[in-house]
Formats: sequence, structure tokens, C-alpha cells
Amino acid sequence: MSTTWPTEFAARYRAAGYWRGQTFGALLTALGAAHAGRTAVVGDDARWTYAELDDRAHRVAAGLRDWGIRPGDRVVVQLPNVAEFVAAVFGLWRAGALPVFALPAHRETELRHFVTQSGAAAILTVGVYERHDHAATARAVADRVLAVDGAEYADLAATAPRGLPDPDPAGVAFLQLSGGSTGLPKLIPRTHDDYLYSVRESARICGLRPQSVYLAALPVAHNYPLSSPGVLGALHAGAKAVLAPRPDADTAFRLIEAERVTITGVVPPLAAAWAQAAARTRRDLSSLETLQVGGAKCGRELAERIGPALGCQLQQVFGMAEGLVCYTRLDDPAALVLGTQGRPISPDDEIRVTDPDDPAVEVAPGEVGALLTRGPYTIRGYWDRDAEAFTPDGFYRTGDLVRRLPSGHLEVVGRAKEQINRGGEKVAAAEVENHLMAHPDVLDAAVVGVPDEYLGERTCAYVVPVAGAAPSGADLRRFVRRRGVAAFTVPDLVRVVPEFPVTGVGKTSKRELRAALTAHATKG
Ligand code: J2J
Repeated sequence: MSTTWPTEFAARYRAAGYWRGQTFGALLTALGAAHAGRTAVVGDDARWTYAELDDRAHRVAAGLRDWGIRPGDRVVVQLPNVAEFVAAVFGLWRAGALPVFALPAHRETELRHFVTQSGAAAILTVGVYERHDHAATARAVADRVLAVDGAEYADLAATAPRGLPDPDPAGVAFLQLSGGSTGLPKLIPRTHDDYLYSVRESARICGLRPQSVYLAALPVAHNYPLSSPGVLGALHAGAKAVLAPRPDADTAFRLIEAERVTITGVVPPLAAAWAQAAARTRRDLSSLETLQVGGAKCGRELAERIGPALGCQLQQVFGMAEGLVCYTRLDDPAALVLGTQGRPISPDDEIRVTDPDDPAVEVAPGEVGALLTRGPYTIRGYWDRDAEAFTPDGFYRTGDLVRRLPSGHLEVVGRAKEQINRGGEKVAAAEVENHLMAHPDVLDAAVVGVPDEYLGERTCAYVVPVAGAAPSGADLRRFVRRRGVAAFTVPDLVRVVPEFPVTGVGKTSKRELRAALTAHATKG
């Protein structure tokens, strides 16, 4: 089970009004009453009012109980951006179950890991979507599988609603995925209390009101489109949440025009693509007030292009599924909006910027250091433990290198963790290396990030073959793909080399080797 906040911190967060003892199920009941006839969720397949969403989530909850889901059960949820995601997740919450949020890109290897690590009772997924049979993959991994587009689920969602006991608001509500740096993603336990605080404040900081329209362009299970302010923030404000099946400019612009979208969030490569597409679109984007850019560093040049290209304001977002989320504020001066990744949500987000080699030593104000954080919505431990990621006094080591300005805004300048940020998709070097090392021809592998104009960086695997073997890069990429992993885990580039092309590091740690290779690869 998870490590939770020490009693004195929990008491402080409650006294400050951050944790209010409300569950997500109770929130939806309140929203259903307050905004009954207003549109809550729009997908390609559905358009529900708050009253309809509330009713559907009640039915799904009752149906899940009848199907055998018990309070406390974990259920892996792998759903694309369909309206049913929202009903199913609230249904699980009302049934007292804990969704485990897989991404649509995940495949058998990752799903099996999530089921095993969480001890999941079932997988909730979809049938064939974007040419992949998710239900078939899920069935290879778990005995109990429900596809939201299947007949069994349709029956379940027609169950008569009934009152179910509300779970403990201080208890874990769901498991989110970490970007991971040491292997497969770790599971992040978030409570109703802590997550609702971040959602509520995010909605306020982003200026959401009942007239707002939020477009989820990115996969909605990801922490950013889910909660920063995301679909949950939109619902919290009584606004309309629109789910885009794909994040490309054509799809997004069509929905922005049709639904009069006011705010959406993207990663930097998408922001660049949208800015370019906006120059020649015939769509009316005039409703758009705010484009959030986050998940990876938005460079100055791109930041300056957003406003003029899309006719809206830019908001930078620097967040993590473990907790801490920073936003540039809507009334921040241009210098901060263009040049920083924002400041934390909460006055009680504690920030430490430390010497990367000595977490006990804080760097001088304005100097670059490793970011550590602790606060009312940042976890104190992973579900599947990794004590290394936390200091003894409970600070989460983010692995990000930042500079803190006098205003409290953070500028992300780099990374100390063994992770590649592929345009917002996080790839753990060790995970890709483990897959490559499983190949009989591979003696050693080291995966690093190389600069990429579109993605910011992409993955490059250096592979040393066993004596006499000569695997090709294409073979190795195919091999990794066939192990049943998300496409973003397959290395973009593979360099098969007789020995690592850096001297003096071959026999030391993987970390040093990766650092030397990163320098080597970046030089060309
Ligand atoms: C540089 N690096 C960034 C940024 C995240 C909101 C927004 C994003 C996420 C997210 C999220 C960055 N500039 N603007 O959960 O609620 C990198 C950092 C960070 C890691 C977390 C949210 N925004 N990053 O991206 O859990 O390295 O969350 O530690 O996927 O992404 O990744 P993730």
C-alpha cells in the first residue's frame, strides 16, 4: 500500500481548507444537481448533460458491483478519448474501486505490469480502436475484461441506480502512472482529497467558469488533460468538456469551431503543428482564449509564436503525475509567460532547489539545481514503493533541473533523471535497454536522448552485439515492438557499434555511460 502523509501534515492541509473530505462521486452528485441541464461531456459518440452523466455513472457503479467489483478493487482502465471514459471512471469511483490509468498506446507488456503491480481485478477497455484490438490484448493479460463498446457493458450501464456507500475521501482514489526512469512506469496513489484540491485550484487558476469549453486533445487518462485543469477541472467548474479522438490540427480545429472551445492543453510539438496549421485554416478559432503548453519544455521561440498564430493567450504548464503542477498565471507579465514554466498551484507547495550531487544543500537563489517538492497534493511514496525517489523528510525528487525566480516561477532547464522526454511522452532509458538486452544478439545497450527538431528529443539506442553477431537496427526495433510495448518505447534510432564510442566509461555505471553517450550523440 501507499505511503501517506504524516498526521500533522494531513491536519494542516485540512485546516487550510485544501482537503475537504469530498469524494469524486459526491462531487458529481453535487454537479448533477447544480448544472443538471447543461452539457457536461461531448465525445464523437455521445453528448451528455450533467444530469445524464450523473445518472449514467450511478448505473455503471451499480452494474460494476453486480459484475463483482468490490470496494478497494483496482481496475485497469485503458480507454481512448470517448465520452464513456468519464462515465466509467466516475462509475468506478462510486463503486469504491480504484481506476489504474493506462494509456491507449500501452500494449501487453505494460498492461501485464499494471495488472500485476496493482493486483487489478479487471481491465476496462474498448474493442478495436484505431486499428488495434484492445479487448484482445486485455484478454491476454487478465481474466476479467469489459469493453465499453460491447454488449456486456451496455447491459451493465443499464442497471438500475442504487445508493452505494461513499468511499473514504482520504483514501486512494486511483493510480496514475509515473513517467518512469528506472523501468516500467510506477504507480502513483492519489487520494480524493489531494487530487480534488489540485483540480479545484487548477480550474480557478485557469479561469474556468460554466461558460468555458475545455478540449481534451491529448489522451485523457494522462494527468495533464485529466486534471490540469483538464476534463475534471472543466466539470468542477460546470463547464463543457469535449473529447477529441485525435490531437491533430484538423480534428482539433473542427471541434474548436463546432463546440466554441475556450481552452485546451497540448505538448510543444503539437503547439508548433497547430501554430503552423492555423495560418491556412478556414476554421473559426476565435472562441479560443487560452492554449496551454506543457509536458515538455516550450522554448522561447515557440512560446512567442503561439499568441499571434492562434489568436489566444499562452499558458505554460509544468506538472507531474506525482503531484506538483505549476502554471503561468493569466495576468502574469509577458516575460514570465514566455520565459518560465509557471509557479506552483499552492502556497503550501514546498520547493527546494538543491545541488544535484547533494540534496541537503540548496543552491543560491536564481542558480540551477535539482527540484525537490512536498505539498498538499504531491505523493509521499509510490504504490509499488521506490524509496529512492523521496528524501527522508518526504520531498519528491522530481529529477528536473530548474531555476527559481524571485516571483516563485520556475524555469525548467534540464533533467537529471534517466528519462527521455519524447515531446511529452516519457521513456525510461532502462526500460528500453531491458527490452534490447533480451535479444540474444545483444551484449549491451545504452539508451539516450538526441535532439530532435519536432519532438525536442528522441530515443537513440547504442547496441553492442555479442561476438560474431550482426543484428540490424531494423531487426532490433522490430524485436522491441514485438515484445508488446507502446510505440513510443521502440527506440527511434539504433546504432549498432562494436563498442561504446566513448572511452573511459565502458566499465563504470550505466548512468555515467549514458551521460557520456548523450554528449557524444548530441555532438553528432
Ligand atoms: C519541461 N518539462 C516538463 C514543462 C512536464 C500537467 C502538465 C504536464 C504533466 C506531465 C502533468 C514540463 N517543461 N512545461 O502531469 O498535470 C516533464 C518534467 C516532469 C515530467 C512529468 C500535468 N511539464 N515536464 O508531463 O508525469 O520532467 O506529467 O517531471 O507525464 O514531465 O511527466 P508526467
